[in-house]
Amino acid sequence: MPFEHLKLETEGRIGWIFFNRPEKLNALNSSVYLELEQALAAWQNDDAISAVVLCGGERAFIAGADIDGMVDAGPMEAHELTDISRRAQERLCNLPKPTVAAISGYALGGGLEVALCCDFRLAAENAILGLPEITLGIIPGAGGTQRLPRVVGQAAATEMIFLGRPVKAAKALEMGLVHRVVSLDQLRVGAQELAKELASRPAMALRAAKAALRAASSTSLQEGLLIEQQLFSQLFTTQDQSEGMKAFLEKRKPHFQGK
Ligand code: CO8
Repeated sequence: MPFEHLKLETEGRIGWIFFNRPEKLNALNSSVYLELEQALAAWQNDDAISAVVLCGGERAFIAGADIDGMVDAGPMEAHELTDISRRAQERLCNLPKPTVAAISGYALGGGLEVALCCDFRLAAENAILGLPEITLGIIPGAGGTQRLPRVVGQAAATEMIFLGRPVKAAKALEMGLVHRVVSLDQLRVGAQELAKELASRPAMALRAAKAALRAASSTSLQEGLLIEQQLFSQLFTTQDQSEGMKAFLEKRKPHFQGK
């Protein structure tokens, strides 16, 4: 399916989504969100794809929502835009396979909000991450006020959102906003290695782990523990569980026999 603002590539079991509006530093408008939703929908149940990586260009992962398209909007249009962004982001958050945001340059506003929907954030040393919406007289409207505190804690999120001041890669790592920082020339290969490693893990177990971890931030502890129990139990119907455990015991056989 041809896209205007995205470039899709597959490499082995990895699906790559490149945001591709370089003249606007990949700023997001409703068409970009709709394309993202479509791309993810196409891969959601595709067993050939086991992990998905989202990338921008060298200067910017995504420099936020497209301000040109928002400047004259009224509350109705703003509401509609957030609906569109939410649909794409829910698809991304709920994708039943691991996702990695490979961040080079700016990940601002809506761009950071997209990255916050990924399971892993890998940053190049030149990455600059922030929610500068306050400087435009608005607040983050695509999940930033809800997802950022869940990732970095209330205090750090309050500072980033109230002051609108972005952080560099090293600080983002210290805050737990990104998982790893690599040199710019290692970003693609770093993302590829991480995605490959993820793709090599048992798919059903990864899917269950993702669902359980997501429950951790949206349910009570009691409910979450029940969800974990259910997901854990269901894995005992899978070949990966039976083969994985038998293989482990096989490896230990000589040790037992020696006794
Ligand atoms: N919207 C529209 N155009 C943009 C954006 C943007 N967010 N970011 C960059 N551009 C354009 C610039 O206007 C410029 O275009 P042109 O060449 O035609 O003048 C081009 O990209 C290159 O940008 P700069 O010349 O400004 O490049 P610099 O290296 O000097 O600066 C910055 C890079 C610092 C990233 C700067 O462009 C900037 O500050 N951009 C805006 C960042 C921002 O405020 N982002 C938050 C936007 S609001 C938001 O994301 C709300 C999310 C809520 C979503 C709700 C549903 C959608």
